[in-house]
Amino acid sequence: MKLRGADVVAQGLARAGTRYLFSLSGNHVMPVFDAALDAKLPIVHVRHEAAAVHMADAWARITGEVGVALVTGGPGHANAVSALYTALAAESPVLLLSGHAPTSELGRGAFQEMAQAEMAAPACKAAWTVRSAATLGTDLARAMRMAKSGRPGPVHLSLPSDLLDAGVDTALPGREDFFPQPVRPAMNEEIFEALQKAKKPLLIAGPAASNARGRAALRAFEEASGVPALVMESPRGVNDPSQGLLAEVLAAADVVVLAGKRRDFTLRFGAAFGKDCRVIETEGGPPGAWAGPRRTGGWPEEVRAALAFRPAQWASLASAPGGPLHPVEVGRGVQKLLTAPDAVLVADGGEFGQWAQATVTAPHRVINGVAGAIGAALPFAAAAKLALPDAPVVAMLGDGTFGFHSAEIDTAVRAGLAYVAVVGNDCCWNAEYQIQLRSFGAARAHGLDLLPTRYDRVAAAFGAHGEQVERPAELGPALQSAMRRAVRSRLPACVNVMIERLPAPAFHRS
Ligand SMILES: Cc1ncc(C[n+]2csc(CCOP(=O)(O)OP(=O)(O)O)c2C)c(N)n1
Repeated sequence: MKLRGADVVAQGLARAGTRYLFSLSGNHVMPVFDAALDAKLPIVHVRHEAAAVHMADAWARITGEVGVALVTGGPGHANAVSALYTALAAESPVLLLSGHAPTSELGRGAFQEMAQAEMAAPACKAAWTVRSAATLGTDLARAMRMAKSGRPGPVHLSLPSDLLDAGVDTALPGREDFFPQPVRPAMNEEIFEALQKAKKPLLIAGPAASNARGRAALRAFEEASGVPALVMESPRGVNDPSQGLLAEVLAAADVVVLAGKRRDFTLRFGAAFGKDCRVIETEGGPPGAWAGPRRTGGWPEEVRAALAFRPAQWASLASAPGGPLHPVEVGRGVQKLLTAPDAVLVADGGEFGQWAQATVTAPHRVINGVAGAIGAALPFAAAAKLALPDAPVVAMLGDGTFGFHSAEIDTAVRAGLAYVAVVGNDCCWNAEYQIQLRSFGAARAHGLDLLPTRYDRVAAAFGAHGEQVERPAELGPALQSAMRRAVRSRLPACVNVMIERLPAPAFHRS
């Protein structure tokens, strides 16, 4: 039986277990929209193509499945590409399917014709254009396998529109063709011995291990081995304020295994370690099993305490009663919403994002990550709520960051995704303002002010709930009411909190 190319794509995705297509429509991909009906693939229709990729990214991080984004050719594809960079740096398995000018018109000035695979390539593990309708299924299966194999990451496939309309004779690939062969990262003899003999060993995993499954695997390894195991996923590297005195821990270690963690800028290219520290780099993520007895000694507890370090005065810190709020107080309030075992924290933005990560913990945490690209919070929160419909989901983001994808509140309203967005509103692109203060001096700080915009009202105009917080006493009731109203009505809510313009936290022992 002949299948339409678009049906090969939609049915192939369904066979691979895809649960949602994150998409923005366009001429080239309308056959896939049509085919999605029969394949029973629900479409979450977004307001900007980058948001589709960000949603696929957060979906992938939380579920462990490949997140699939579908966008149109040319400019739609170009809009999606920037978001691939965030998924690449986060080692998140994403598939970007983009419509593409028909093969029969290539090189003749076809509508929205562009070198799409070439454009996506630097932000992907692999990117290519399907050349024949007959290989649509195998190309799709290969792309999905690649996204999840080895170091996970985004893969792009461009789909020429004439191939999507063509009739195809070949059978769909089998379900197993969409998944890589599982490889259990092994602990080889050399590494095992080095960790056994070390006084202060450490195992550091890369961003792929930053989801709840990865963190559980690291905890299990640490408990079995007595080797402290942590994950690094922050663009602030050794100064990641969610890991307290991390810099001290790295400098004190004598043997470090980088289990899939790159020795990149986040580790100061290795200068974060002491000069006599032995650094062993491995390809795999967290190791599976520890073959010997548990190491003894108090080093793991020392490391845990250092990573958990926060200034003692934070516990009692209070903002001025008339406001604006100190970000620590905002974090303390948000933490109360995230006590459930499946709660999700999304953190994004400049300084406020760092405060959020330093003051709030949750079983699932999705941050903008090593890419350091701001803007993904609202799409991340929407996808998190889709992946964990019963979980409380809170996104903390800066006011500058809010502007990137504010229209995704409309997507969340239409899709009934009840997250709470907490905007830390300091009327400023503060992270860059802080750079001006440090590097050029207050007299030369300019160009970074924003308005005291009522983002709660922006959200309300899209149909969400909105709450404004100017004084500390208003915070608790506003957060509680936002979460209650969101859950009851299955709509998102936005709490606009006027905050102090402070530099991100930096920790020292004294
Ligand atoms: C895509 C992207 N554009 C620009 C930047 C540079 N940048 C980093 S933080 C920041 C300011 C963010 O402002 P806001 O969201 O209000 O948070 P704040 O720093 O004020 O807390 C900017 C412009 C970036 N990291 N990513």
